[in-house]
Amino acid sequence: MFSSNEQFKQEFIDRVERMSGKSFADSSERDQYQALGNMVREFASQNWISTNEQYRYSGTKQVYYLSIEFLLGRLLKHNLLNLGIEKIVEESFTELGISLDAIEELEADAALGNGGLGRLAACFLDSLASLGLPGHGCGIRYKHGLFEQKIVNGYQVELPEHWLRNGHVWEVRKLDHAVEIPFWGHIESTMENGRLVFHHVNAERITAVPYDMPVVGYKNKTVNTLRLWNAEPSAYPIHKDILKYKRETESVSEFLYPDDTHDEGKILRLKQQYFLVSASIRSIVRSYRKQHISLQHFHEHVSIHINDTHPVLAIPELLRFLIDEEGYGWDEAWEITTKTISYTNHTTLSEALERWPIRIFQPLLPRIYLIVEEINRRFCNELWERYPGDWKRIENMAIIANEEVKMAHLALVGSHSVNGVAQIHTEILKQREMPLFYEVFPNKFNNKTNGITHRRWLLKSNPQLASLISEAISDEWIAKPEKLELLMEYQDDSLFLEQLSKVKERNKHKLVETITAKTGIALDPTSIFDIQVKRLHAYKRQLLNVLHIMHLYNRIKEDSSFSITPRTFIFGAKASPGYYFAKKVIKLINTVAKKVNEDSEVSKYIRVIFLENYRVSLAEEIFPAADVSEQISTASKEASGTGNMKFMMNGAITLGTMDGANVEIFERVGNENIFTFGLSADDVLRLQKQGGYRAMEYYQHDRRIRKVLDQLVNGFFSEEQNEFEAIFDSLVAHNDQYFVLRDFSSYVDVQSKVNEAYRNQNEWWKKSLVNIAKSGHFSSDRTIQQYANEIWRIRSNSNVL
Ligand code: CJB
Repeated sequence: MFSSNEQFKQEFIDRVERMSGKSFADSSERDQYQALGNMVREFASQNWISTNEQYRYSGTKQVYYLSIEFLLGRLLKHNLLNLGIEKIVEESFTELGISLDAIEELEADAALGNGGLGRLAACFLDSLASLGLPGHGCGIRYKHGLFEQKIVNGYQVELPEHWLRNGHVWEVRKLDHAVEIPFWGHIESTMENGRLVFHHVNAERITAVPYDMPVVGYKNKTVNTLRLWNAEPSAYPIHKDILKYKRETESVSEFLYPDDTHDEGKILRLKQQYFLVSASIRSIVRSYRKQHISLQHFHEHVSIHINDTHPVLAIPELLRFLIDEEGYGWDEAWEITTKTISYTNHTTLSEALERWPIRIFQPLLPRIYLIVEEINRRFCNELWERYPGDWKRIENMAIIANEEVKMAHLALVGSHSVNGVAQIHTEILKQREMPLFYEVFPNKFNNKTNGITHRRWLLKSNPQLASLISEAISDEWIAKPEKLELLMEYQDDSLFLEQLSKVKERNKHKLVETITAKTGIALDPTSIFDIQVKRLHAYKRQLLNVLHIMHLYNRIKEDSSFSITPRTFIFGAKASPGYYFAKKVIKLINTVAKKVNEDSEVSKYIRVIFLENYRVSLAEEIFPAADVSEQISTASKEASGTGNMKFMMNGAITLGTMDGANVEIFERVGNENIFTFGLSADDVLRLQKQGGYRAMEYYQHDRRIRKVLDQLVNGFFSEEQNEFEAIFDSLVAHNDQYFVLRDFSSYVDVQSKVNEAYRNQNEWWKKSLVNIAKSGHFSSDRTIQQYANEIWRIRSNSNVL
């Protein structure tokens, strides 16, 4: 059906008519989207079946990537590209007078994730399939993905998201693979044939129904699977109040990360976690059983990766399965489990390290709790043997302590590999955050610097740059992104640099059109596009960026001879609904934006835009249009960052602290091609140990700081007098935990260096080129190949062409 334009068009028209029951002339764009999606999924199905068969018959080892988040975005164009049929579809649509771009707009983003962690999982799926590696995702099919953000009078308002409202063309419901997951109830034990057998009595069961999505590799015939579990009532409920049971059951897969500040929310979150791992392990074993009888060699054929601690219950669940359902003894079950499971840590922020109160954990998951207790008992015994009498150490390392279950400790003890996501992050884990565990398990710790899929973030989202690159160095870089380095030869080719600048200009024009259509604000595409897009968090320091903009405003107002290259500051960020400070920063950005944009004197030089509802599909328009990439987290706080890599690959220059993967970007591009500033991670950690620094002194002694901070609270903005008091207090009264004032001066200096550097256009585009050339290392293909070789020990599917 995709072998010629004519054949495609005929099949497409027939399909639209069959599916919609309308003549093609009367069909809507949505009818056309549905028909195209169906055709593409069907087309991928042939390779989906053969990939699965090949995995099964070859007995090849497979990895399952368990993640509570998969931030996929849209799949239509991505699938067309990976299947190698985008040209036929595009041309045929042009002949039919249909715009593929308009059709793509009808696809809702699958936003089953919050930010970096979820998007990383999506990039990994693409790389696994594109490298022909046998690896699948397991997640939850949330009915509502990440909320939709509206900005009303400068404030963030959250609306529920409805990605499934019109169905999702890529998924296939597999009711015959549904499994039942038990919660609540209690455990009884009996002796059977000299063995203690555990029975889960009076459990409330939830049915987990899988929805499978094909994960299409780039032109290699590999199609892996993303299995998302939907929570549904069991066919055999024990409840009397059936409606209540139905509501409670369905709520398990209703929302991504429900509020966890209350006990009810907490229970739901823990339920989601167990629901995901228990359903996934049952289905993994089922598929393993199609090839093997005994589970003794399970770990030689299966690897299970847990993305952060959210799926860490995979450890006790696999143990439970082996012991209770398969009759293995503890030692053997423990060996199989730890050899199967590996874990990635994504943060050192203490508020993100999961701990569950026993009072919640034990009643909800009674058997799993007993197993965690036993893991803890054995681990503490081992520690006692190694460090006799060192109670303090044992208490600090225990999995259960202070009435809580510490999920990170469970992950460290029950897996064979623990990795950080950038070199500096892994070092901080080893030396500062988990040194006691590093001492006991030095060989488990390793680094896997994050990556992004260059197919979505360059080939798909920046087609003009992709073509320019391919014309220069051939399209080999698509299969081997490290080949981008060949671009280094063009550093002194002024014609090439000129073409590069033209591509950027066109991408900026496109973004301006989108922004102007949405906001009515006109922007200057020749200004420097300085962009910070990411979740809103105090440690990411959007506040530093906005304080600098206020300072620029003051400079322009104070000094009529002050002039800078015009700059457009663009922000995009969602704040967690309950995160008061983050929401205040959004309000501040919008307030500053209004003040700046409405001032005819200031807006000659600077403009500020807050883009509503930042998400994957919008990100695809933003990265190609960026000149400056703001990566300004407090050093030591950002585990890696992946937006930094997307900007770099699209030719933006990083302005950043020596934090996360910025450090590795710096190492690759060299000092001349990146703008760094601020405290180092060592400085921050040392100062923190000393109890911080005196933020008040910076307020008192730096006139620039005093002026902008006073403007937050002196009615300078015609907002409520106390609107920004909390921000003022976070900096001065609460001693600025994130070192915003400490880094302010250094940030102002580096920003003026950016300004200078942009004046020399030839040099600027050279920097841009070097960034693109060196970005191949940050392809998730490199990352995934390292996971495959060093952690999972899986090999490529021999089917790869
Ligand atoms: N990260 O997005 C999240 N959510 C978390 O709960 C913890 C960490 C981010 O993960 C990314 C992928 O590894 C990192 O690049 C980023 O630094 C980290 O904050």
